[in-house]
Amino acid sequence: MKVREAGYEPARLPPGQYLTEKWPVLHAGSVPQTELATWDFRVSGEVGNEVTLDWKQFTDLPTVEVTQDIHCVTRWSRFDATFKGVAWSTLEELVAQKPNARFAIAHAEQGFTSNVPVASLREEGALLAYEADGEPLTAEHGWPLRLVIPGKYFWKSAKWLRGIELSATDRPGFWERYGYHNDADPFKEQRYGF
Ligand SMILES: Nc1nc2c(c(=O)[nH]1)N[C@H]1C(S)=C(S)[C@@H](COP(=O)(O)O)O[C@H]1N2
Ligand SMILES: [Mo]
Repeated sequence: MKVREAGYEPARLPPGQYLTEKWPVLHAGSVPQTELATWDFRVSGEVGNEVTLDWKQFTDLPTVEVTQDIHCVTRWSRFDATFKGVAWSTLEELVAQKPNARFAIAHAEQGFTSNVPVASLREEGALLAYEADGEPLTAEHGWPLRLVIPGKYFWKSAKWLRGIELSATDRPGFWERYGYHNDADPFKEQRYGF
């Protein structure tokens, strides 16, 4: 980590982004139809104990609430978005994550995937969210559950999340295979390519 000069304020808006008050909707395909009665969430892969939770079990887990800025690769940024849901650390305890689990593949409805290092799931501000700005997620923003990954372009934050697969090796997700940057740091403008 770089040591910053005293009094140096890093810019809050990443390079090439503009600020919007609205919350645009972006995704490939259509908004899935979800039934809570049949919905479940699964943690699989490099775990000692694979876990599948239904909606009641998931929403009975302890919650966290975080406020953070979100940055879309299509150049809009929104400051102070509030999300409430479950921190990865809570799930990690349930599944007995193996030491070689270095990467996470988020699995969403309709086969959508996104990949992040497990370290990103452990970052402060990362969560599996079912509320945004004090309300349940709307269908187009990922109801009933979405991933929220801080410090990366928002495409990593899979909507309509159904599972997290832990893996020893990295695997590009939907947008990454399409040409988006694997690391996706908005402050480094890692938009496209590796
Ligand atoms: N399941 C799913 N999640 C997704 C996407 C998608 O296509 N499918 N697109 C991503 C992209 S490109 C962005 S910018 C954000 C947009 O989230 P929002 O519509 O809530 O603003 O969702 C991400 N999550
Ligand atoms: Mo995006």
